[in-house]
Amino acid sequence: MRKVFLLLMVIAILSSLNGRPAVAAPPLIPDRIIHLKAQKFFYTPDHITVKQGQRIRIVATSADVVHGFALPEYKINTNIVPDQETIIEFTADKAGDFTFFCSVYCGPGHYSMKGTLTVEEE
Ligand SMILES: [Cu+2]
Repeated sequence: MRKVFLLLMVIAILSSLNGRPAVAAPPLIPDRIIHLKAQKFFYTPDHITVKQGQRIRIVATSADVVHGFALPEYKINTNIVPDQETIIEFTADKAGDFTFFCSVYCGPGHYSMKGTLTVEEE
């Protein structure tokens, strides 16, 4: 009986370790979750205000075609694909006004597709 118990414990431990990296990056628990919609040729909202130091999660969707979300000061540049959520996570450690813009050509209004991220100093 005891051997069976020990065997089950070993199986449980091994299966819990299976496939996991030895050191997992801690998940970012956001202070703010912002839903951002991209469509030809604007973002909703087009002005996002957060506080310096906050961990930000932007859940981005596209209402029409593939758009981009570029925020160079935070080294972010990703695609926003229709019918799926794109998760963009960063810590707002730099204060100021930063322009984000579409980085995937999406039509004639592409170059005016932009918004502002304001990071307020603590
Ligand atoms: Cu575009």
